[in-house]
Amino acid sequence: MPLEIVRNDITKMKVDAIVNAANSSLLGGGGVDGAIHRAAGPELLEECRTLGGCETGSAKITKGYRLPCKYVIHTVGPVWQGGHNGEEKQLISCYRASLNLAAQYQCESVAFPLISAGAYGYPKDQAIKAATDAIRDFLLKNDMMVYLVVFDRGSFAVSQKLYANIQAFIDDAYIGPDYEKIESLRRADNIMPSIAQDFSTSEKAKPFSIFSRKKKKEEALPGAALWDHDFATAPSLDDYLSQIDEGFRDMLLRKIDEKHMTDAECYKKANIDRKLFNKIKNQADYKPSKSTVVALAIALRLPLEEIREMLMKAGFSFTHSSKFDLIIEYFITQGNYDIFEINQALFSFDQKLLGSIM
Ligand code: AR6
Repeated sequence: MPLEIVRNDITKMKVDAIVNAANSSLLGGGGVDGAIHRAAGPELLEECRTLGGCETGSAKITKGYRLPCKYVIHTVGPVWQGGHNGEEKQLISCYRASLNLAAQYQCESVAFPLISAGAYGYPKDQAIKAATDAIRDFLLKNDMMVYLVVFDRGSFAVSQKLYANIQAFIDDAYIGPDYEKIESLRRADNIMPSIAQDFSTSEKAKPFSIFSRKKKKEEALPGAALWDHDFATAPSLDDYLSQIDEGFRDMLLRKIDEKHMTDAECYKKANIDRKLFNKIKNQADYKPSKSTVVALAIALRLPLEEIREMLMKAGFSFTHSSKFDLIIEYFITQGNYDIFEINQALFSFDQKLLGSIM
């Protein structure tokens, strides 16, 4: 996916370029700057000496030397002074300038640390917001794999208030893993009789869904009735299969049309790679992951019921025994479809992120 949040030491990233949170002298320092210079070796400092420094919000590029990346992009973030001195603008400018430089040097992948969020004192949640806003804007117009590298989970925490709200929502609704087993038994018990019912009342095939358990729940026969049924009156297998509901892919494409979106708008909003989207679109038997399906549903701003429907068509479901599901549900009920904010929360709660890795 185009923007991925990873926990790592940036000097270990095997990408075309890593970004250095430098100071205006470009002659090295502490934090990530020190780590990059140590790992790259003294030749990096030699090249930096020739650059004549760098202004806050701008970026300059050098080779990567002993680092596993080809280039190091040096940018100078703002020092936090309370937020009223244009810090946000300058920080966004750091990301923009670095990404433009990466594109100019034909980089296909680039890794950022959280610029200004260390020695320069920028509050971490606001630093993340500026980073994701700037990266997202860039990715709407450019194809690139961008990593936001955080050292520890704490440095990528959502604000305390949001964390507490999500935690309260989870506490209210969380049922625990045992529920999943009970639910799957219940499901098996409900689906089977509903098929039996559909067979038993039909002379010929009539429109029905094999997932019609809700409608049929009260009149469900005991599971054993399925096997007592006279199959002579049942529809043929061909008839049966012709009743298959619209599949996940068709629903996805229909919703994209209904929302007057282009494919690109949809997969970019979903933080999904173009190649992955094309696979979903063109390979009828391709099975996307649950996080990909949710990401696409969120990009389409579907209401919760339709997200459930889309998930079911792809072979998944939402349950209250999964924190991942509850976090998604929390954001949707708040009307917040911002995939980057949702990912930030998922990361804080140690969950798989939305979008999917090829
Ligand atoms: N990999 C990934 N992230 C890291 C690493 C690493 N190896 N090391 C630190 N971080 P900072 P700034 C995170 O202080 O705030 C330097 O002295 C760190 O946890 O490196 O922009 C320069 O020379 C934090 O979240 O950069 C400047 O004088 C983030 O990287 C000044 O510090 C940035 O922290 C720049 O300060």
